[in-house]
Amino acid sequence: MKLLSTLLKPKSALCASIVAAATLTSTANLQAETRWDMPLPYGDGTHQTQVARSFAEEINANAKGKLNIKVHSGGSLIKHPEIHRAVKSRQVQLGEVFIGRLGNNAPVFKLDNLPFLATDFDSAEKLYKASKPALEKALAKDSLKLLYTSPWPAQDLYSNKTVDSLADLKGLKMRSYSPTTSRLADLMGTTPVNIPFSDVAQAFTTNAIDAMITSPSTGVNGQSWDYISHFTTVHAWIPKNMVFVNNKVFKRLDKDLQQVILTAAANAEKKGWALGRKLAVEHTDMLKEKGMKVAEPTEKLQSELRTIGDTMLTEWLDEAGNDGKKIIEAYNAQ
Ligand code: PCA
Repeated sequence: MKLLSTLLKPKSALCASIVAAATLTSTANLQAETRWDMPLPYGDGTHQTQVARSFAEEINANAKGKLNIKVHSGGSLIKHPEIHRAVKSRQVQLGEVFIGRLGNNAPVFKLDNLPFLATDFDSAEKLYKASKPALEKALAKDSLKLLYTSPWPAQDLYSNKTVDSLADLKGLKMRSYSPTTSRLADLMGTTPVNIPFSDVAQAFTTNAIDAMITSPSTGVNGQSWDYISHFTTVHAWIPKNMVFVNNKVFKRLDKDLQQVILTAAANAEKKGWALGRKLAVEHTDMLKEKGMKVAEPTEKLQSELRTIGDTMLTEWLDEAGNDGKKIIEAYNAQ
């Protein structure tokens, strides 16, 4: 202060008041606008990232200059395996994660990738409803608050040959993206190889993997027709991404701002579920147009996969105990 007044002494009072006003304004701005960083695991081409961007834009537009969320897509700020921990430790305030990859943290996260339990969108919505309280509880253990979920289209089989039965896949290397899909690969007689989406094209061209189960959208996003020939519509499950915020950070906001976020989250969830349904059809058509051999599964393949689904549900119920039983009962009761 002393230095400032010495500097200003020869100048006019007007100059002093300009400096004071400028200081005041910048302090006011600093206090008013809170900036949040939102890391996303997937790139700009995916509908998940589009949904997250519109969620952030809606909040930024309605927050009256009090909050600004900056989105970082494609793992550019924080890589997928680190996003959950980063929000938990408040390195960032909120983020998006593919639920199934947290399978080792809590059984309810594994449920999200359980094959042949909920294979169409109506069933997937029911399963979400039945499992939402458990999902919220599992997140709350780490002081995280669920904001919204957004599904991927049903998961189908990509391979480089016709697959009429599991015998055709025997011994092949199958991409996995979660503990549940690693177990599935084992039961299918294949070897699971954990590969993030960003490395899928390279993994196929270098023969690190021979097959994968994922959505038609992910095939379209990764131009799978360049390196895979066959697509079998097994519709194995409908997994979801989820967006969550650190609860301590959320609670510090005033009630109006909390409501702005919750409203944007509800809108994003609606948008995500509608897009998941729509893209399931559009993107399967696009794979066909691009020359992939799209086929429905044979009866034999379907029944072999259903048997594996039953085994995995039994295993999951053993692991998830009474809480798991309640979820499945609530799902079946709808
Ligand atoms: N695409 C993501 C997750 C599920 C999906 O359809 C992926 O393959 O990584």
